Amino acid sequence: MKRVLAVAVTALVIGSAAQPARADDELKADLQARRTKLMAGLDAQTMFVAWSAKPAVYSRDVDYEYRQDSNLLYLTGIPQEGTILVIMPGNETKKEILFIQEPDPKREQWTGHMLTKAEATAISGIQTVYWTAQFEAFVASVMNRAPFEMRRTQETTEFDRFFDAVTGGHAKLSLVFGHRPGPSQPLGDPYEFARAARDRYIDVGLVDATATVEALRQVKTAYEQRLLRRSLEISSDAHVAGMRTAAPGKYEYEVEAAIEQVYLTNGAMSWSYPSIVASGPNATTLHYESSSRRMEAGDLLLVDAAADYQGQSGDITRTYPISGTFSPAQKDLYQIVVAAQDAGIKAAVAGHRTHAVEVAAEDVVRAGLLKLGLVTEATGDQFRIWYPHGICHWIGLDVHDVGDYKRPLEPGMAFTIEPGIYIRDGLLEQLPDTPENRAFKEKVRPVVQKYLNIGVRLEDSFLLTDAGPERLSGKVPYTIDAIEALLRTRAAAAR
Ligand SMILES: [Mn+2]
Repeated sequence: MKRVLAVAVTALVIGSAAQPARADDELKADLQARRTKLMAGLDAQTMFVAWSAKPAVYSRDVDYEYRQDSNLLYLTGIPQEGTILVIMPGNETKKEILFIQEPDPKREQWTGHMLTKAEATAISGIQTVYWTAQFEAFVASVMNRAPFEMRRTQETTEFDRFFDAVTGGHAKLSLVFGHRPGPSQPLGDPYEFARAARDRYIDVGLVDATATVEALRQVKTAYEQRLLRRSLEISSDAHVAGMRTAAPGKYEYEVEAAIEQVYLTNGAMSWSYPSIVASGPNATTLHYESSSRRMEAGDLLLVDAAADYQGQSGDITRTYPISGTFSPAQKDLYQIVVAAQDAGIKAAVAGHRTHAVEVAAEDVVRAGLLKLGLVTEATGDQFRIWYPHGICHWIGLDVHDVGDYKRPLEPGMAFTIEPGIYIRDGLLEQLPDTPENRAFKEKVRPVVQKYLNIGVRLEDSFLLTDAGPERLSGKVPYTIDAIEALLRTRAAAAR
């Protein structure tokens, strides 16, 4: 499905940001609706604050391409660093306040256009915009019950409900604290701010807004669903291009180049995670990223790659034979992951938790591995030696998106189903030396030898709709027949 309806009013290209930002009426309305939903979960005594991501150093004076904090992007659409969002539901008109870096022509000569206040409003729909350098003064002002940027003689009741809360000692700061760091780990912006605020505004309360924001992000809006579809369409085309490129004698990085070229030529300016292009034994390393091996005719190639398209990421993995035909041993394992994924899809219905998907697939894998002789028990966790990871995670702004795994599935949720089996060398030797394990090793060792160094994973991205789970990455062949058919067209083209 082609990209729909995104009506570009003005194209605002921001040089300093990783991705161009467009003022888009539909996106603006969606952002406003997201903030309205968030506000419904906050009270009049609350000031919610969210920060943008800090730039990350690649080496010396070179940064990685800038990636906006997902929560800030979700609530503002602003891709520019140095941005802060404040939400004060008790205010009369200025309920949403945005702080952006003041444009600096000297800096713009080096790193490109910086947003003006009007442009920030056009993207986000937030009417009140100040400079980031004013944020400290703003906080000090409202915490002292002084209306910000207003003369003392000016009568206003704009902030009165928050001021009443300050007077009464029940003002609250609501921050997205996120993952709680260990005692020695560095503190991020919300923690630093909370600590500083607690020292200075000693009666202020602290509220963790993480669960509230994550619950919103867990169900994709119609706008997000369209972007996600397009993102997966690009990623799917990229996988097909990679399949057409893979051949004996070529290097893994050539496949990676073919894949990422499709991202960029379609306006997806980044991967959503470093591409995993893993041939032969490398396929048994779950996150192999070096892409440096030369592929051989008998290898399987495992490719786990997806684009970040305008902030939406899917996740796709395919495993296919470099030569064009699966060997009988490769088929044995591949058929199990296909069957496991099928069982997972059947369990991925509204009202179920992802746990039901995991369990359905695990039953298939256990039975399949038992039949091949790779495990000796029909129940229990023995199979986990070859099946080490979970198969369901949320996708969206982050490839491993936020969301509560205990929350039952509902339409609008997007997730992966990705069973994988890896007969990795040395795993048997890592088992603790117990009588049971010795017996297990003895029994399975000859079978393990037959499947040694084969790694297979099949991963698709799904959106739950009223009609059930929709495979957004279905354009990439995944059955043995369909994969081999596509690889035959590659051979024909080369002749
Ligand atoms: Mn995944």
